[in-house]
Amino acid sequence: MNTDAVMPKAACATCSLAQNARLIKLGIETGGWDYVVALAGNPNTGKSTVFNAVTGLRQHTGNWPGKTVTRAEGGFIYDGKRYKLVDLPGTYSLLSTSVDEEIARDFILFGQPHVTVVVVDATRLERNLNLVLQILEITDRVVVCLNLMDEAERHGIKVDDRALARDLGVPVVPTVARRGEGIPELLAAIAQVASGEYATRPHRIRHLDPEVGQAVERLTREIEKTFKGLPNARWVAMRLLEGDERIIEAVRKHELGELAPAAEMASTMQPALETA
Ligand SMILES: Nc1nc2c(ncn2[C@@H]2O[C@H](COP(=O)(O)OP(=O)(O)OP(=O)(O)O)[C@@H](O)[C@H]2O)c(=O)[nH]1
Ligand SMILES: [Mg+2]
Repeated sequence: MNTDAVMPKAACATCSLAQNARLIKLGIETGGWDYVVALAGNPNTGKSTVFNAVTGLRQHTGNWPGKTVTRAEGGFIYDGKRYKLVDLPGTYSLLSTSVDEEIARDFILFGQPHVTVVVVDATRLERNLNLVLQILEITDRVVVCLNLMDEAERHGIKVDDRALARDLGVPVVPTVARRGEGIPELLAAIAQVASGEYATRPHRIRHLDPEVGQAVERLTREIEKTFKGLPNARWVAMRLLEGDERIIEAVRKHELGELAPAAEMASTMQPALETA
């Protein structure tokens, strides 16, 4: 066999130009999607920059926290599958209380994205991992986008992305989103997690006292009965037991129930996902 003829082809398939050719930016056209992907992360980590790079849209970006204050949607096709990408406001925690943080929290918890991409700042990894670990508690379909790698390098910070991926149990993709670096690899990881081809094994902390565990289970069942189709009822139960005022109020006002239609809409995709 003539290896010269084979080699360039093989190299072509993995180079970033070829991978970008697998991407079609759809702008605001998001109908008929196969998968919904959420972009979560602390404020100012580059979520909207990633969103713009893959949708071709021009969400507001800038070097200060709190620019994205509401949910923005855009679409793209990757390897023939249609994706709806949701850019969220920055949030430090799923227990946050500001209005824009609540928008992000509600979508991550109840919007049932097929994949949640957590965009983290490689120069502030320790602080950013708090949200990553919280999200890993509620979903196993996570990709970590390790952004601002150029800044990390400039500050002499080295991040072992492979060790991080191993410890977290989900793909970790280093990127410099502003320059488009790592975006093809990020898209490939999203596609693999969405289809189930990459079976994640999320890092979870589970050491509930048996009595607390029983209370959580009982309350979870009650919540599931009251708010039919609501995902993450267990998370809600834990917050209620902790006395989280916001969640108590949302339950009292039946605001959690209002989120269920969005969940139902996305859940029509679930059978397809499970058979994938
Ligand atoms: N040096 C560098 N700058 C980046 C990178 N990615 C994004 N930025 C810049 O970081 C700043 C924040 O980016 P945004 O995309 O607005 O961040 P965001 O996470 O959407 O911010 P909020 O919506 O406020 O939470 C902008 O000035 C971007 O140009 C990167 O990889 N390297
Ligand atoms: Mg933003």
